[in-house]
Amino acid sequence: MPAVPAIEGGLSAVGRRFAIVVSRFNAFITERLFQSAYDGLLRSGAKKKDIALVRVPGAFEIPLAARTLAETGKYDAIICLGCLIRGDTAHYDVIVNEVTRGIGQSAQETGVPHAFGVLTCETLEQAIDRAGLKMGNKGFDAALAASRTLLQCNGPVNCFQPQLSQGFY
Ligand code: INI
Repeated sequence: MPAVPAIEGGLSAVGRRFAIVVSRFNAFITERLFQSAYDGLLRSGAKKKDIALVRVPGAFEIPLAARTLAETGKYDAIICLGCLIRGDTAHYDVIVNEVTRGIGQSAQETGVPHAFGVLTCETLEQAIDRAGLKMGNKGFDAALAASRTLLQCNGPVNCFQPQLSQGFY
């Protein structure tokens, strides 16, 4: 099989600064996402002093916090962690798209990479499976995605150069 040159990131977070936004709602799940994300950053070479933790009440509050942090210019990437679980009412439905859109919009408009580690589940069991059980831990995945993205981007400004846009992962 011929070698195909690729633009792709590594896994090193050495010398990089991160902000992790964690929602308290469904804390049983989100604390596990956070612990794994933190572990992933440290094991990728980030220093504890370079990782800021911001807690917000629920997933709905994540986009504003993420954007505020991104706009400070202090962080190479923002990692957003939350857990939305569908209930008996339409609350989940009105929140889920707003959270997703808000985080994406913050990334696009600030130019700072954001990792999306917000679980969107039908059941608690699905959430548990994604917070350290059958499906791994999406917090860890988000941390690695952030490391790869910013390494690939070589800084937020270069992140959106078209020639790099297919190489994030
Ligand atoms: N917040 C969550 O993070 N997850 C949920 O599953 C959830 N549900 O289903 O209600 C939830 N609601 C709270 C919301 O994020 C806000 O914190 C609240 O509406 C106050 O603004």
